[in-house]
Amino acid sequence: MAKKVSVIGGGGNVGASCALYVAEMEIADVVMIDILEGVPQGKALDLQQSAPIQGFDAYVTGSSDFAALEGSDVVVVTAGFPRKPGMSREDLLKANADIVRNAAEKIRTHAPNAFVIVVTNPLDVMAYLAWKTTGFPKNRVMGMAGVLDSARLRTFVALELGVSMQDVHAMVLGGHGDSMVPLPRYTTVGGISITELLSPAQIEAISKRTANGGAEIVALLKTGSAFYAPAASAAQMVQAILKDQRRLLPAAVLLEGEYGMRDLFIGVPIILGGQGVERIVPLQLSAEEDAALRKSGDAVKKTIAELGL
Ligand code: NAI
Ligand code: 2OP
Repeated sequence: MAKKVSVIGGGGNVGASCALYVAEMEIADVVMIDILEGVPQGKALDLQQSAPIQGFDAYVTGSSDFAALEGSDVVVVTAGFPRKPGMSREDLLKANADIVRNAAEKIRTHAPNAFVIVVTNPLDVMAYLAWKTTGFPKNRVMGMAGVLDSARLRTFVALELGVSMQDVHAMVLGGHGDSMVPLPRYTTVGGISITELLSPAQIEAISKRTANGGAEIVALLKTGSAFYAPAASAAQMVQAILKDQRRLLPAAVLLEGEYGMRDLFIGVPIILGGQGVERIVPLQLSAEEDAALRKSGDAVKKTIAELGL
């Protein structure tokens, strides 16, 4: 039987694009769920009709009823409001908390065995809220941000050096916000650290642009935030789980003492496979990197406290 991936918020930009990427990967049938009546159904039908052209065999359906979650192997949560110009991720906190809490309750009821990938912002706190609300084991709930932030860093390095995007790998840790922690030492081109290929000034500029990556796109779009790369990032995580790839990538997961922090979700390197978050990979951080990660952790904790979780 085909695997099943549901996207809550599937009528929106990130959700619909994620549905597209997952369907084209032919790793599962896809259900797009949204509170909007007609939009998920319409987008799903449109997407399904691209199948003969794009040549993929996957069923895509839309629903405004959360009961459609039934039997999902993976649920991606993109429901929520996107950031508008001048709005911080934290501004979204209260509005999106209600939406994510409701989505998590529905997942607990209708898809109690699913893996959950949260995308809604502010990401780290929404992932923590989803974990608390579902009551699922920690390996089954995670937040997507590190794959996106690392992809942005990879893109800027490839553009700066004029090399293939495929040869660049990167690691960005911490919360999905201004305090994220790009790690140049662990960012490589064909295995060579960028610290050997770029000047400190170039690395500084690229790291800053990465941390500002979401805001740069919001300022251009004006009516919403990025969705192609975020959706592709979430789809890559879905694929890692369904194909048991055991990929090493950064994701927001529950820390219980790892990296000197506990009782929060924050971006760290993990192995992502058929069991979900199979393990957290420890890295030897410099004093400066460690301080930056802890500062980012403090920012996430502050937001968790604001929500009274
Ligand atoms: P969007 O506005 O295009 O889509 C959001 C969808 O959620 C809408 O279709 C809306 O009807 C739906 N929705 C609202 N309340 C709902 C509910 N209670 N149940 C089901 N669906 C509901 O927004 P977009 O651009 O897709 O962004 C979605 C979220 O993802 C935002 O919070 C945004 O900030 C976040 N995001 C996170 C990223 C990350 O790296 N973690 C990257 C990009 C976006
Ligand atoms: C992004 O980084 C807004 O979190 C979203 O594009």
